[in-house]
Amino acid sequence: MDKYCTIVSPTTTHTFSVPGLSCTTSFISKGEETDLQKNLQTCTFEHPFPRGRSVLHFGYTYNYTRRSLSAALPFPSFLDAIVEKLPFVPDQCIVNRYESGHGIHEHIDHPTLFGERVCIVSLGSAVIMTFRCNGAVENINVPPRSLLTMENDARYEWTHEIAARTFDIISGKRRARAPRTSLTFRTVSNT
Ligand SMILES: O=C(O)CCC(=O)C(=O)O
Repeated sequence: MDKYCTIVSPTTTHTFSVPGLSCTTSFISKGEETDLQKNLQTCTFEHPFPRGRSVLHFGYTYNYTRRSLSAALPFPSFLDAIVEKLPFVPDQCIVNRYESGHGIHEHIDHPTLFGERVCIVSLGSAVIMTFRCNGAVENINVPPRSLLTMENDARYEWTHEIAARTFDIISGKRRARAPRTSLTFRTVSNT
């Protein structure tokens, strides 16, 4: 028997009742997740949200107040392997680091500054992301190592948010949240 046995989880893409939303599980391996987490630990994050998530921008910095973009650090080489697997070539990435209890407000990614597809790679804790449109509400489980893709209505018509709380309710049971890091990849349309 080999000294090292690699268990590869099957990659499955799920679709939801939010048109244009899909989630590919096991988009990255546990090893890739660990390497990314280690590399990100060496980076300097900003804390623009008091008692909230910290952020790191590559390619372009998005100014949350002015809703504008400016040049930022280039993508680091440790992102190369993931970027190669994405369905498009991104030129902007925001890394969000959440402690348990942190969330992100209800929003649609800027509709004209950013391109038609947004992809999120998740590390660490699973989380429930809530999508809303005209009174409809969909709670989507976002597992670690997955790729969540928003396009069409999911990108432009539905808002998304993560409630600022320390647990989610799954099938009536509490699931505690642990620290989570997400990498949101976008193209920049007009700069
Ligand atoms: O952390 C996430 O998965 C969501 C990130 C997000 O919505 C954003 O950066 O605009």
